[in-house]
Amino acid sequence: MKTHFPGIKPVVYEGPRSKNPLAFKHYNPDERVEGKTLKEHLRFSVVYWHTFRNALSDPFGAGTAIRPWDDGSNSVKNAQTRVRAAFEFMEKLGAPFYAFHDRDVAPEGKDLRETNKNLDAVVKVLKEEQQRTGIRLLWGTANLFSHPRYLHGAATSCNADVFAFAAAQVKKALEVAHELGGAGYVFWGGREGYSTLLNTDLKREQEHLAKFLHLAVDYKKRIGFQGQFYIEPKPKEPTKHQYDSDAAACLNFLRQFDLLSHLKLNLETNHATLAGHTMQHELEVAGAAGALGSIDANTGDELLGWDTDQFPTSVYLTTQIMLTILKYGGLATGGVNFDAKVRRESFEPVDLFHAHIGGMDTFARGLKIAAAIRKDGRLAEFVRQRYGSWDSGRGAQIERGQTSFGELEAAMLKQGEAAPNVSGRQEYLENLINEFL
Ligand code: XLS
Ligand code: NI
Ligand code: NI
Repeated sequence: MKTHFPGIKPVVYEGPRSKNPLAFKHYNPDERVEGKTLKEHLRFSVVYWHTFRNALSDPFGAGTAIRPWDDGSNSVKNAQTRVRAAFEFMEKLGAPFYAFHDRDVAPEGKDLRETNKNLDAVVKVLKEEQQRTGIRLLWGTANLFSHPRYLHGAATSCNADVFAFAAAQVKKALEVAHELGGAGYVFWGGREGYSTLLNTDLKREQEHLAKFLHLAVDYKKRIGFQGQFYIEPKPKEPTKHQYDSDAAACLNFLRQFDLLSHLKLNLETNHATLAGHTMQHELEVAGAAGALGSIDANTGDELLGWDTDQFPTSVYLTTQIMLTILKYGGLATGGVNFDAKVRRESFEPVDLFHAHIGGMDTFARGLKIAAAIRKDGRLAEFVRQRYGSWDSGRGAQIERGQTSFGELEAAMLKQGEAAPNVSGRQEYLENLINEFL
């Protein structure tokens, strides 16, 4: 078999003392934490779009990426060769999952029929490579934002034919995800939003988006696809305002249109920060609603205001993320999906390894640290005690719904004042976390 990454051996765990840049220092897939292996906890996934389709261009300059296996053409044959290179990469990295948009893997043809045919020809190779390597599809999705037909949006387009085209595209993408045994399917509303309210019927667009998702749910049942549906929040980029702007907005939308039982959230760090939240906030909001599904692991740049999609390198960040994920019982169908790209200056194939190895090690550390914090128990105990007044007496009565405003007023009139509060001890808790880093 032809190798596309000559000179790169399968990446193995060598431990924290290793100076080998192409080895894991912290991600030991078979190590056990809280009863599961690291591999089972983290379910790492490589994204096709950034890792195999991003030429690393920016608004000021052309792509810089050197990808020797890619002839730069839009042929199906090139797309098939790229699949072989992608699987060699994922196999050498030891990533158990991958994710893709329909248009990442296969080129558009002259019409929908030809495009679907192209996709089938590439899916055949994806299936072969999945079988050869055991690597699985974490989730599939449809690109409903790049083609000019989607300039007004897809499900929220002012043009009903565009809605129909998007429906046809998602129908096919669901069939493909089903065929490949996908563990999930993601809806990200890339252009489901607006640039100006002057030309926008917001109410109608939101209703159309809900209609679209209901049709997808119906079709999923029809073909017997068992994968989990996710919606991925992002507040802006490419539009000025996107309807699925953050976890709370998504949950409200899903609840309003009776979709909450069908979709969970796929949360991305850089989208959280674009929305003015921390990633942990988004995870907590989703977890509290029973809708924490999967994560797109990346990070933004504190000094840049856009979706820079960098690989995560902050152990503090991954510790926070893993604390919340462990708290809500782990990623069931989801995974740690690296929706991240190397910098334009990091143009060699080996940089793809450095980036993913770093991300995987950072998450492995975060997981181990989070587990140690949980085992220590002081943090959870502090929070438990902070809410202690709710565990008995008046608090428990309120929680059980066994009281009224009248009764509570009577009690406070008698008591005269609510008892002084306890300190939040933020600084003590911050120090406590640092003990584990
Ligand atoms: C873009 C999104 C996108 C989704 C999949 O910002 O993160 O890549 O994850 O369509
Ligand atoms: Ni994403
Ligand atoms: Ni993003």
